[in-house]
Amino acid sequence: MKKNLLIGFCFAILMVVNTDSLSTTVSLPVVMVNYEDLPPNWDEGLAPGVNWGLAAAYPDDVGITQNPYVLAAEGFETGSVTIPTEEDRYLLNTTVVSSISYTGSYSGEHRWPEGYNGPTTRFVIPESAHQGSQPTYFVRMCMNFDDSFHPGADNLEAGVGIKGFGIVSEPFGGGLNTPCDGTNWYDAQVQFVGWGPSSKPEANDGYLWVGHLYSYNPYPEEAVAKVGSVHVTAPAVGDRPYRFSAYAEPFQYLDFGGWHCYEIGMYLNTPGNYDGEARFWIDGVLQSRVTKIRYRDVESLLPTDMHLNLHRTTENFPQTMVRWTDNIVLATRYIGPVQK
Ligand SMILES: [Ca+2]
Repeated sequence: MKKNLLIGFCFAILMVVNTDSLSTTVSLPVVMVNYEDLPPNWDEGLAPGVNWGLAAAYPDDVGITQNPYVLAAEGFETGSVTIPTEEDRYLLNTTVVSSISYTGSYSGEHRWPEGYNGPTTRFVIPESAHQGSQPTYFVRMCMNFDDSFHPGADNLEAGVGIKGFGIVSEPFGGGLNTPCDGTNWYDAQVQFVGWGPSSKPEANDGYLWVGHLYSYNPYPEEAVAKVGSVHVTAPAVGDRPYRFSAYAEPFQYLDFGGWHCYEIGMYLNTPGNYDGEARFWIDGVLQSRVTKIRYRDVESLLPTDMHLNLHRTTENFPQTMVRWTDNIVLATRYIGPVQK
């Protein structure tokens, strides 16, 4: 990137030198240089269209754990859950099924009957993941939401919400009612929400379903969306906000019954500076990119876990809601969608 800027400057200088008359209007090509002073690897995943990542070298994710940037993966192809989580929660709360899958023969099935929220499950990030002064972390999960996530024809105005997954720093325990202060906790996560009624063609029988990024951090009002938009959330405690939601513009509305690969990236700031980012992709297409995030003020406040969430926020529906998950990959570089 720096070379590009240098070339841009040199070209601009040449243009000026070669201009005989100062009265001639010169368009300096340097303004065409789309230069961002990003750390190494931060420019991956930013192109328009589908961004292929490290997964492109591993069709169907086979052998992907051999990639040096991959921390763990789960495709359920042993017929069981092998990815390690605290208290074996993901293992104990997942049913491996062969009736549906994204790749291979198996996927993980999760069911939410009426009155059941479901747990958060945590993969503990190893020390080896924290590389460099501004480390990066990625979680990709492919999911299929059954049409049981539709609230019902007579209930189209009901909101449905379910947590997705993300990267979290909570060395002292989490707590949505604990304002982030740069020394205690932060996260970047994905959640799924629905609303209706809608006559949009992308609606599922009148009901819209989306996935979007959100982040708890100390300075949400300073965050800047470079792709999509950012919306500061009113604080649950105190009068200083510590959360934002980020939305794609326009939203990519999701189809019940369709498989999609969702990925979130956390790019850590240097302590005390507004130079962190959070990004969200669907099937490799960048939906949201939020910059100028100040997650932490102390170097030691590193991400502790990656959440593979099984937590539904809305539980007052009579039908059992069902979601299938496959092709989970946790890494320290952009992963990208499954190369099928
Ligand atoms: Ca599979």
